[in-house]
Amino acid sequence: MSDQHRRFLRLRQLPHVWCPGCGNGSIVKALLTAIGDLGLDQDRVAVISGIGCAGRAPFILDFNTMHTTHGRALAFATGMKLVNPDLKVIVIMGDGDASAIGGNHFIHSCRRNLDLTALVFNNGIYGLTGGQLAPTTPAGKRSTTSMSGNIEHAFDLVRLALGAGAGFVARTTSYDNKQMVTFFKRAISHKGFAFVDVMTACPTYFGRMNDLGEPYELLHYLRDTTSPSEDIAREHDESPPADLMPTGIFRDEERRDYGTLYSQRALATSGKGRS
Ligand SMILES: Cc1ncc(C[n+]2csc(CCOP(=O)(O)OP(=O)(O)O)c2C)c(N)n1
Ligand code: SF4
Repeated sequence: MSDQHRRFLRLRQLPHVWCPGCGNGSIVKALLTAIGDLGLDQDRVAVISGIGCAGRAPFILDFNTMHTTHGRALAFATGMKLVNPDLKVIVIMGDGDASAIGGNHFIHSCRRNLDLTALVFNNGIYGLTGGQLAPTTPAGKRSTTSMSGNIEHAFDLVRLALGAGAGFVARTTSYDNKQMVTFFKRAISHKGFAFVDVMTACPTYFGRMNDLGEPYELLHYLRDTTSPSEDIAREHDESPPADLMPTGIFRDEERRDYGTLYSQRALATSGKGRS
């Protein structure tokens, strides 16, 4: 662990609770690299999470942190950002957290465009509670509640966020440290709601249930089941093969964010905005 990462960690909280080979550690490391590279003031960064394995990240992070309730991280983050507009607010959610119990908060946050960075640690399963089916479990894959294979279709969180109007939308994997760092920096710098879907490895449940082998083999699975979006557009005339998840930045458009509009309206209605 380098000094760049160490200064952002609550060392007294280590070791963390994640299983050996879990992708969450790689994602957090990339996030800390991004925050360090951007030169953000540690005291002006807030990290807010819901409940789940992903939700444990703020325990070890030395920023302003909140470990909130399952599915409600974005609601807490919305309040925190509105009363502290200068904070960089980063929200960490599990895929179940963000798209099942928190699904409505997710789509309305994309629509509302408050200046938040939302990262979903997408392991395709409910990790903390024992490997149950999530809305993101790929069709055909096994979980502890779909032992003979999932018969539902999975949410594609990138398409969901694009449809709901998020200004910055990207997908990466915990296999690709360099891409994670680049996308996290772009997302954090984006003024408005930014979402990154991070496909990650849960060797304990997703990997074991689906006979995907050792943790490093699960990383190869992430590599082999995703494809850069540019390649897909070039090779497949914009129709990605159904078995490959595209990674890349799918939208990066700035439009007036909710916080700016809200403070302008508040000033105008209090009379202070009138000359
Ligand atoms: C209101 C509420 N419902 C259910 C739970 C139980 N619960 C805790 S974490 C979790 C799911 C975790 O899966 P996910 O959000 O995908 O995160 P992961 O653990 O995989 O990182 C559930 C159902 C809870 N804590 N609170
Ligand atoms: S159960 Fe899965 S997601 Fe949770 S810490 Fe273990 S490997 Fe990671």
